[in-house]
Amino acid sequence: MKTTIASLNFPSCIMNASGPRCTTFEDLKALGLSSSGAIVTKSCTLEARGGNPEPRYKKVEDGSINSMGLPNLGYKKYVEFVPELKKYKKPLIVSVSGLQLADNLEIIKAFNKTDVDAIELNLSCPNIVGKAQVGYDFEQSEEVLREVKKICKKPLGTKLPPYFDFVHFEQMASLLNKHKVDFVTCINSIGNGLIIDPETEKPLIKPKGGFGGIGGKFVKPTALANVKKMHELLDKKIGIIGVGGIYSGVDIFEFILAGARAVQVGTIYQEEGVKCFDRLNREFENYCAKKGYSKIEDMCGKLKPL
Ligand code: RRO
Repeated sequence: MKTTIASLNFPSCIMNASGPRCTTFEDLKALGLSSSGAIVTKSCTLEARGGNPEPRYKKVEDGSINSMGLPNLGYKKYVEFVPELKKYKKPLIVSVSGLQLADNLEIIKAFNKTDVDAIELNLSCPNIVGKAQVGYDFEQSEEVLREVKKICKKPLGTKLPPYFDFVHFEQMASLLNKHKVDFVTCINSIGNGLIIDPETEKPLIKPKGGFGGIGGKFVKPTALANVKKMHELLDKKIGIIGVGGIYSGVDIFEFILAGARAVQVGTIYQEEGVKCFDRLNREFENYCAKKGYSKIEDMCGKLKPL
């Protein structure tokens, strides 16, 4: 089912989340050839990064934990990939996660000169030792948004960390409204979770003593709540992309009801690869048909009161 966000047309409302399987040119080409509604890159930094020590990703029954540490090829490689990736006739979204404001400005200026369709500014990486998540610091978030908006010539979105208190939703939404972002992506992984293997008596992943971002089924209620609250608080021009714990077409329907115009998949894409997009598109279409819906607009934000 197609959708529109920030005046961009997406052939499907289901796309990959920045994170798994979107770092190399091969990964991104596979997304181009798939039924993903867009190509979203791994968050990029000024310089290439190898990321944190292994093991740094583990799947468990109800989701995943990761502390990848921003492994990526450095933004210049993604600039080089743009012309090839634009051949797939779907939006190309570059995720940008500079380690400081000056890095974000340099990276975005470089992408301004390309045919990239949109920038998703990652304000929520939980896994860099010594770097707090920007999205939890409202003063720093405001400075970043103000400075980035001055120079960004592309539709701009922000990838947000999960919020857990109404006052924090309100503070972030008022910044996003004030600085007129074009879309928001809710949520990044729930940062600094810990999963323990009782057999080995050790954490599942190595970096940060086992602390990492939690994704998958564990996070769906939090993700839905963030989408719903942002839908209530944001200007209606700002499109919402929902992400967190989507495994099925019914999950997608719930995100659209909560107010998402599109969704992204992380853990399930990591586990199933690009074939998940065919399955999810089919399941979502079938479920919507059963409910009598054929357009995103007819469902988006239409959660009924109990
Ligand atoms: O690379 C990572 O460790 C990572 C990033 Br940048 C992010 O935004 N979210 C996440 O769960 N992992």
